[in-house]
Amino acid sequence: MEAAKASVKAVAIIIGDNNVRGSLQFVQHPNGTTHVSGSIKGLSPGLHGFHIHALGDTTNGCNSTGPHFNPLKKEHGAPTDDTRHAGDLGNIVAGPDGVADISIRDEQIPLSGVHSILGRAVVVHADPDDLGKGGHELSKATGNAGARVACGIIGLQSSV
Ligand SMILES: *[C@@H]1O[C@H](CO)[C@@H](O)[C@H](O)[C@H]1NC(C)=O
Ligand SMILES: *[C@@H]1O[C@H](CO)[C@@H](O)[C@H](O)[C@H]1NC(C)=O
Ligand SMILES: [Cu+2]
Ligand SMILES: [Zn+2]
Repeated sequence: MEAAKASVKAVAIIIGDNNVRGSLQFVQHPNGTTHVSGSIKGLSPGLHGFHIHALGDTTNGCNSTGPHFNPLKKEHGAPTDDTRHAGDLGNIVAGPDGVADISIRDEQIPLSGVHSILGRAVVVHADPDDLGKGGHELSKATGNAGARVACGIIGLQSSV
């Protein structure tokens, strides 16, 4: 059954405030791991919270993409924690040039099945995600990552 082994692919074009721009590729391997890769430019140097949010709705910019994608109704955490939202991908890091190169492998963001992230959004935040450990009232909900500076909707791409 070769068809069952094909990788599923998706893409998200990231657009935000102050000329933040980027593009991300998603490839779900047959074993269920999804690889997210690409780059985003125009960011302030340093850490930026990086999540899958529940909705692919940009009617009101990134603000209408809803909360972190959380089909298992857990608290916010680090990508390596058992207690995390499926959408919790931690932080990306922009260099002094404002460019973040991204390569993340994760088991909880499939491109198929009931917990698929297709049609949802990737969101980049202004501030670091404290991974649930910052002690702020928002730590266990959002990682206190601040404003949503850029986002993009995850859309199906041709598989090869
Ligand atoms: C799934 O396959 C990818 C690509 O070969 C690999 O990087 C990843 O470690 C594998 N994941 C698991 C859980 O085996
Ligand atoms: C999104 O929400 C932030 C913080 O509440 C607000 O400052 C900003 O103006 C909102 N953006 C839009 C497009 O509504
Ligand atoms: Cu977020
Ligand atoms: Zn979260």
